[in-house]
Amino acid sequence: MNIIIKQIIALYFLGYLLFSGTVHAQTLRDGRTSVDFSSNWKFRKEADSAGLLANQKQNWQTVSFPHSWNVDDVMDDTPGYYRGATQYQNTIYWKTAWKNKRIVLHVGAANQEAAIIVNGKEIKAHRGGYTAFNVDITDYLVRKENVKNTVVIQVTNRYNPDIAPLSGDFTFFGGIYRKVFLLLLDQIHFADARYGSSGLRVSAMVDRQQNAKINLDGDIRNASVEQQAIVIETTLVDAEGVTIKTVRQKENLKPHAGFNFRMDMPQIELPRLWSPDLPYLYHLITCIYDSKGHLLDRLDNPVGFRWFSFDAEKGFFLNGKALKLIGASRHQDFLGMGNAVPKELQVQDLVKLKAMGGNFLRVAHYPQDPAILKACDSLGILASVEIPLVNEITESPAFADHSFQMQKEMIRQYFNHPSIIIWGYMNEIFLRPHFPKDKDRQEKYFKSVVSLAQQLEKLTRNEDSTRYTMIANHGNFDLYHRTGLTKIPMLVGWNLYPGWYGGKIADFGKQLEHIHQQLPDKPLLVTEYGADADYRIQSTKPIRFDKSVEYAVLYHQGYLNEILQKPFVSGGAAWNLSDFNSETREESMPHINTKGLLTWDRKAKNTYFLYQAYLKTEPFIKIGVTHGKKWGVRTDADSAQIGSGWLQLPIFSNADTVELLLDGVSLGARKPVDKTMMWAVNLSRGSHRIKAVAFHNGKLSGVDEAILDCEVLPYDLRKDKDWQELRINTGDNREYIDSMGNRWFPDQSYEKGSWGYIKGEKYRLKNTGRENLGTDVNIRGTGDDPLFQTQLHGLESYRFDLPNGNYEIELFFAELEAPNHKENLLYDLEQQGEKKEQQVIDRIFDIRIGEHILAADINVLGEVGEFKVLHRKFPLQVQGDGNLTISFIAKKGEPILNAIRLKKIKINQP
Ligand code: GCB
Repeated sequence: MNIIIKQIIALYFLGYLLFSGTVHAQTLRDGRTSVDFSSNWKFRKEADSAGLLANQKQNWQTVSFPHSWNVDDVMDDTPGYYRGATQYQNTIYWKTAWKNKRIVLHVGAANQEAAIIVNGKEIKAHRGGYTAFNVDITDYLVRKENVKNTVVIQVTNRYNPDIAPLSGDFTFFGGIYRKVFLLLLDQIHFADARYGSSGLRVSAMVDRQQNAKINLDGDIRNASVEQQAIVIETTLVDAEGVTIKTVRQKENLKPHAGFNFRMDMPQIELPRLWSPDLPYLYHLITCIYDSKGHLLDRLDNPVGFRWFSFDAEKGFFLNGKALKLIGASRHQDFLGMGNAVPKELQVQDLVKLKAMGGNFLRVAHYPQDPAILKACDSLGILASVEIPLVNEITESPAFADHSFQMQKEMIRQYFNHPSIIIWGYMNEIFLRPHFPKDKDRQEKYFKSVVSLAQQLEKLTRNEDSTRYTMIANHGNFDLYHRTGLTKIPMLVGWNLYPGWYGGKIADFGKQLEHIHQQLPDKPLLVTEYGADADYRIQSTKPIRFDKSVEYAVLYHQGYLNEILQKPFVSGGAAWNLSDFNSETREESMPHINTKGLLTWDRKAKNTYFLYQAYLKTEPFIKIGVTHGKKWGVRTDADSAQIGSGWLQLPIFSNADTVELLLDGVSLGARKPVDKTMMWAVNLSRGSHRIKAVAFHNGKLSGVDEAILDCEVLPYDLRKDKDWQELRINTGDNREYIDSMGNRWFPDQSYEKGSWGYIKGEKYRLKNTGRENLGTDVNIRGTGDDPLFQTQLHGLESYRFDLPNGNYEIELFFAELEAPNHKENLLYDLEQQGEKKEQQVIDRIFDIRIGEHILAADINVLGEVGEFKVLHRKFPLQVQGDGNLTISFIAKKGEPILNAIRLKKIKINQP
């Protein structure tokens, strides 16, 4: 056993013996000894500065990290979430064996301001919720065997005008949402007390001739009272564990001092290169030894040799070859966990991005778990990382200082990841320009932003000359251009949404051309583009802003075509890899931004399969998915058959031809257009086996099969004897799958022999540029908002032509014409400034069948209030002419109807 291994084992056992009680499992982090200190913390919320909780101080809860206190309140119907002070408490029992150790507390992330208090003394304050920090707590511990030491971490996610982000389309979950460790270090160790990194920066460089070298820049701390002679040794090991090269350097450390060293490992010949196809990783093991050869500290860093460049005309190049960067941006939250997501689960996102064919990740809008970058290194995903300067700034020296600190922390903590190619520092910083009513003052504000950008740019280039710098802007090109912001970074990112927040999908290409023309020397990346895709909404006639997955598929096709075809576009990052929480949003899924290619719990939507079809180099064929218990097929007046109808079946493939077989019978072969086919298949009620067979260059390239369990929406309720229930999403052209998995079908106006509404109009949001299908306000008390956000108003009746028998009818109403607290969505540029006060609508109506009053004086507002569902259910008998006409008789205002369900109970035998 060599000396290094012996030392590691000794350190390992030492750590194991020292900790008990609240301090748990011992691990090696980056090669050094650390102890997981994430369990058994006591937690409680405190009164915040506004005294909000003064009368209701919370009881202590036991929690472990990762932890967030906003998991539930961001999802409730009350706007806002707890943004205030909290406290975490734990204990450490000191052991004599620690005598010669430094105990460094490492906090992975605490959003947003944290104070570390040991035995009543505050020893560290940290600002910024997305990077780690270290604090040496040794001198504050009572160093007596088994004596209890109290560690308190105060954390608040209050609004603080001096800390970014000030606003944003994401939730600022409070908590210590990454793990906390105790590092057990020698008196001499790698250290970075200021920026929370390990203290070692590794630059691996390789040129076109494949001559490689590694430069090290490190900080060592000597905490002892003696001068010390040390040896720094660094060894490059390949992926198979073979040592490639070792270099050593002697240094003398002054007592009680920090020390910076530089060290070079030159002439590494013909290393294997790192790339998305072959992410070959070496390891660099860097150790400090004392003069007797005892190991004092050890760091293990990945090394990937690659070179890259961005060209304004030709795009991105990796290792001398053109490579289109394609992937997604990522937020870090997950269904039911907020930001407190175990890293094993987070890493799965990268596995999914890779499986999608992606080679690029925009870590947006803030630094994320180091495990994400580790996964990028090992999976071969190029990455950009940025700090959360989003939408706006505060023109204060404190805001600037905190931004500089964040940028330095980010660069130093993530520096050693070969996957990182870009450091970013602003996102859509002119989205929320201050002083809208004072143009002169506003110009000054713009200048402050530009000056801050210049300082951040300089800082970034000083910190790291090997990566590109980037600012991501929104579509208001002229503003960014005229103020000079586009000149500052090496690369400009554009978040473009034509065809979503306004305009047409086809405008995207023109916008790109325009930007390129205006900035011919600036490399360009599409840092965002996306469309809401609520996985519960389907449409056979997708339109902008309907939030259907089908519209999102069209949108992404249009964008991908442009990004892939235009050489000057370095690449694109879809917004977003998965749905994410944005507490203030109230769209079809309140509090969620549904632009993800994956759902919030990371299930693939059809848009994800589209990307696979576009990006995968190996053959790909996939029948799309639906979220419902069953697929919905619709009959219409022309359908010859009863009990069957048409389904637009989505199929995604990169093959040139696909043959479809229904229950073993071929339906023929077709060519996918833009990797997609919406194949109209006639299906009868019940289960069918569908098989898609792909052929490429005349050869079988893949097969996908699925069982389609079909529910038929009958056109003729008399001839079709087998329907049980009719669910209609009134006032809506879309299908909606409710929280029970049941499908609600689009509405239709009545036709003889069928069913539908008589008179009445579909509710539309007024005063907006949206082709919206209803309100975008949260319907309280339900998870099925899209069903109730649409509505028929002014209807005279709803009629079903039925066989005689017994039925049950359910009617759902929600008042949508009422003032709401909702602010315009900032990102929806077409909506800006348009908001008008909505009037309270007074409406009262009766519901009748013939002369029979089913319900009198329905007053939705009076009974349940606005944006809430009133539900009525009635048993009914249909006799005589088999026509069920439910009439809505206005007494005040117009009657409304948001959804209707008809259930068959018993049919009379003729
Ligand atoms: C943007 C923002 C991002 C939003 C996105 C959206 O431009 O940068 O934070 O989430 O648009 O979905 O509107």
